[in-house]
Amino acid sequence: PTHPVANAPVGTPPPTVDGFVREFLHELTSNQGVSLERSTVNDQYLALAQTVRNYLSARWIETQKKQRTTRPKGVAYLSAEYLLGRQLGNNLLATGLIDIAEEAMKQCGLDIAVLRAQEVEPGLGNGGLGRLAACFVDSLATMNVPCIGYGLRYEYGIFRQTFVDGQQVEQPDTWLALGCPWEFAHPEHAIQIDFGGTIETYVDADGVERTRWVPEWNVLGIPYNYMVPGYLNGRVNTLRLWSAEATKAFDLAIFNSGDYAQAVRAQTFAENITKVLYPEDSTPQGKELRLQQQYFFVACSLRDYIERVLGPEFDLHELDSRIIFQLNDTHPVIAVPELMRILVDLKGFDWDEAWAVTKKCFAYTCHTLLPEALEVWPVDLLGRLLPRHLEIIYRINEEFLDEVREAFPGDEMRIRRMSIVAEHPARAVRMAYLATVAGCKVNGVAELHSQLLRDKVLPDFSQLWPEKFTNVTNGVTPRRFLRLANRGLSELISSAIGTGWVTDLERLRELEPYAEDAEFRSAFRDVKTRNKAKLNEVLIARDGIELGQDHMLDVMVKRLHEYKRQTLKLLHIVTLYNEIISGRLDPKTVTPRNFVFGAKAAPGYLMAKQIIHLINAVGSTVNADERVGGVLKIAFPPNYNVTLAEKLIPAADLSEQISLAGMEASGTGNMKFQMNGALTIGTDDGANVEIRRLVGDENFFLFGMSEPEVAELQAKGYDPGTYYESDRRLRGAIDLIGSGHFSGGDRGTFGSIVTNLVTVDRFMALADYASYMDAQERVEKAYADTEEWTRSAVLNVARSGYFSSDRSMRDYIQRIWGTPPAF
Ligand code: 26Y
Repeated sequence: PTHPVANAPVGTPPPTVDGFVREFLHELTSNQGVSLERSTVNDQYLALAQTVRNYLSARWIETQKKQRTTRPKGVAYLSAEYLLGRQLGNNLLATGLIDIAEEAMKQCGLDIAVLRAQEVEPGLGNGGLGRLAACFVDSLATMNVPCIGYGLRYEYGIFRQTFVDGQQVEQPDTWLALGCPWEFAHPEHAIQIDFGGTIETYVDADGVERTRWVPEWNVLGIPYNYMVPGYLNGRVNTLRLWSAEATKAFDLAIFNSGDYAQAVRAQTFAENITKVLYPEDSTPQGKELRLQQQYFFVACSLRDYIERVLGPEFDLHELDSRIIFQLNDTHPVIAVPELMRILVDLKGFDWDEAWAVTKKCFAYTCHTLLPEALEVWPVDLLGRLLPRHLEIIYRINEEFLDEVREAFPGDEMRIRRMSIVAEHPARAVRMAYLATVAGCKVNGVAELHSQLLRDKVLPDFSQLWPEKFTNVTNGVTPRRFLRLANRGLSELISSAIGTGWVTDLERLRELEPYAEDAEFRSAFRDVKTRNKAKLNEVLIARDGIELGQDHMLDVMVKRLHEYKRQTLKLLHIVTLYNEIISGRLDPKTVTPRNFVFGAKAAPGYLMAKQIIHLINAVGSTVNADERVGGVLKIAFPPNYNVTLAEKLIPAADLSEQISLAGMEASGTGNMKFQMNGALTIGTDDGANVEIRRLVGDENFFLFGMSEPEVAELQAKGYDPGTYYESDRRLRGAIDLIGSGHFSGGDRGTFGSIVTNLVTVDRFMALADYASYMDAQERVEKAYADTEEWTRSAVLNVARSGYFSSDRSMRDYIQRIWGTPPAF
């Protein structure tokens, strides 16, 4: 059969299965150097990836050629993280080659699923922020918007999580070990990046006093390009990740000194910069190497865009007509003084001229509300690594504070509050303030978050510049998280409303009438049942985990954080368990449930690691206790990642989004579950607020305090002990954990969790416990009415169109970038 293939090279005939087989066998012999008979699965995977890559690269070249003539304004997304997930399936989908490739592999006697499973996902991110970047570049390519994603090519991505006796043990993520067929290395385009040294002043030819940086050491940035295909539209954008290597000059000096071993060590020193992704995702450690990473990738990216994309002819006074740099949190904010340095020190701009340009070229997205997550760099560290940048930051700050003085004369407290340079506890640069001062726009990632950002995190700034602040609610790509991850549901949807929804997700609204159609509901349930069966297969093969058959699937997957409240979920489970074993609850009256957790803890976050241990301990105890009669099953597959998410989410019935109100900036997992027909039990937090507004109260299980209620309780003084004392079931659950029941009788093992809960409980799990238990009871009742539950599930899908990252991108374009769609 032939097939139109949107990403096929211009002028080439439509691919056929035979043609695909030929190309595949050619790749196998010429690239892998093996015959089909002698090839390993890895050979086969690499050859298949190469075959797909060939289809894409011709379109990629075409896209770039067009861009060089039309010179549109583009977006440079600056992000320290891209949590891409596997590429092969996505690229097959984008090129329209899925069916052809499957058939071609069959003709070669191969199962494409086995080949796809061979791919190690690039885990170059921690969680939500990195995955969001991956969704955004997918949407921009699909919407035909010129975008280049800039980031870091970590040699080791997010660690591989294993459990030893229920405790997290981290293993290095060797994602490059078997070869990465998706990257194009360009060592010939290496860029030199300087560090350290001093600054000096000199008088230039026109008699003007100027400053220059005399750096001490340098490294090379090697670009690795990855293709970002739009969905069936022929556009292929670029993701450019930088890898650090030693410069020739650097080793030569040492080689010449005769110290060969030292010269080789110097190489390691340089390569360390992109060796590993830092696994913390909220509390910055103030590590010098992280600052090196940040400066390294933004300096490479700015140079690349200015020198290679725009070229020497371009008048940089017009820079904002060709680019907007979107700052994905504060991690790339050192780009601001770097652009100033380029313009003033290297291109001879006046300060004011340079600042006028810079202010138009950056916009800043904040992803947090936790005060401890805001990045702050000590000035001694900054001054040692980037002396000229520190000086530039000081000047930006001086002029900014003059502006504040003018707006609020005599308000010295305000000056101190707003200063980019904090004086206490130690002198340090507040990167979020620098981003806010330099950015033309500042946005939060959900309505509630943007409002709290204005009112609580940056109130002085929003008072000074109200027009700077805006909201763009996050979204997720429906290509990966619905079309690709849930083929069954995709086909059911398309059979009802056609395929247009894949690039126009609001069209899912057309499903609403089908919620009333018993036949459709039955087909919808069949899809869920099949997805659950597939998940079972995956979990058995992956971890030897067996879920309960015909159980409700209740899923909580996200990074492990106290604010996300995995412990609240545990308190629900332990309560049910305790009520059953103490004879107060008949297990036959309990809705059988699988509770699935997925979560990585930052290796240095001890409380988070203890909570992981507790989840595993409760799991093994409850799963083995015959009194439970199998109605409660707990599964915690290790190493939750994008690949596992794509299996779990389509199978889920219930989505747990239970953070303390005012803590989760947005959440994006919540959107993926909704899109795949799970119902949400959640607090009024982050994007949950918008999900609930869209699906309606009757299709959402709301519980817990609202953000203002949290603030009020905080203000009057929160004492978790009172909740513990007054709630019998809660006390029973906590006491059971404290008794050593889940730790072989040892009361010490989880003692600190228990003590923390009843004395501190920073995220108020105990205050929301009763309300959560109530909501879970409503879940049970609702789930018992299969038809009503399915009706709600269908409506959740039908009303999820707003959470397409295509919509997020449209909002960024309208409210922030003003990028017209390209050619
Ligand atoms: C500075 C360093 C320690 C750091 C590294 C990674 C700090 C933060 C992060 C990552 C943060 C993150 O993933 N935030 C999440 O961003 C999502 C996308 O906007 C939100 O949906 C989610 O609520 C937020 O926690």
